[in-house]
Amino acid sequence: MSRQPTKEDKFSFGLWTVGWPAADPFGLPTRPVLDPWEYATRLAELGAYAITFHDNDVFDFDADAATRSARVGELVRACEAAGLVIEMVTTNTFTHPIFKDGGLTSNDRGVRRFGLRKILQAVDLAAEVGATTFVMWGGREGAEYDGSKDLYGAFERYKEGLDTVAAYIKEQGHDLRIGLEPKPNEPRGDILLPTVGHALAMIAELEHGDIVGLNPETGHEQMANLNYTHAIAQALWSDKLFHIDLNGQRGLKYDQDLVFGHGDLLSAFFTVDLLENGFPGNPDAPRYTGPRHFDYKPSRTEHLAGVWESAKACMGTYLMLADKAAAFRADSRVAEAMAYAGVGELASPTLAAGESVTDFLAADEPFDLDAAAERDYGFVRLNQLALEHLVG
Ligand SMILES: [Mn+2]
Repeated sequence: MSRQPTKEDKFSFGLWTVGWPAADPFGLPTRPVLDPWEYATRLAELGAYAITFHDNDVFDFDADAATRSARVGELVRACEAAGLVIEMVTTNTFTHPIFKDGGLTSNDRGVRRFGLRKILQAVDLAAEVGATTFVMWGGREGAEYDGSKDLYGAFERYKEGLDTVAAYIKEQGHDLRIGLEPKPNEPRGDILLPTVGHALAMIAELEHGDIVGLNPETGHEQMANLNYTHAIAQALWSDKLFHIDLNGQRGLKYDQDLVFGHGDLLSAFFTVDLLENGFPGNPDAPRYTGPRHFDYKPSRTEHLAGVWESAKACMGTYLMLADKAAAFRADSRVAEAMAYAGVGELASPTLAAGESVTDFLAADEPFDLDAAAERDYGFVRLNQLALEHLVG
């Protein structure tokens, strides 16, 4: 049994998660659609701290201004009444048929101009409802066929779009940062910015990259056969971990969007350990302090009761892993195993303070090759201690 989540745990859910009526490419919806404020109210009752949404989770693509404002107003009032924060807003540039070849990188310039305007309008909406993160998931920014796209132009247009949005945020004085969300494929055959590393490389080329960071999603990195904990670690090291999307994924499959921890559980343990306890050898390194945000899909087999169970499962799993990770770090056997493994040694710079490369090359220092070759690191024992805490 896990503790009951409270607002201090900072759990947050996308309205599109519990609000997914479970239509998939092979089947019709299996659940009714509630109004966005109904999902928000229920999530607050379960212990959530915040919600997030796409513009079109709240109003239809073709809604008029009065309808948009009425529906956003209703959601804001429901959140206020329930003590819920709206911490992140994002734009849907993937559902409507016009976005079939992308929003910011469509070959059709008219679509790009429409998409960019829609994103800028969603930025203003984000600021209006008090969000501090604006996520950009370029789900349709990609291709199925390598010959269909001038890739140089695609990166140029992606950069132009991101810089335009970031510059607009600054001009308007909005307290917002952009979180890019990488994904390797689905819905496109190949998506641009497929991994955290690719997104960091794009950010480095931006003029306004100072307010652009990452929103890495567990399953998206794992769909690329990559290590999610390493991905958020590099984003933290780069001071770019602006937001997170937690969920579960089992290997190289379609985007499963399972409950957090229902995929690779040992990886989820180390993800929570990093988020809650930081880097073991570098206590002063950047830490993630933002919302623990879930982006998952309640399985299509579940009706509304199962939807709420799955939301509770995301939070409960996180809390159980947080307790276990705290116990892992507090265990004297773990401290001893980490010391034996040299985990803390990696914090020491390889060169001495002020040591020049010339001095370094000239240094005649003793080094016992045989001893270093024979060194035992004990990584397996350390991992087994983690496993003991996890399943014990
Ligand atoms: Mn996501």
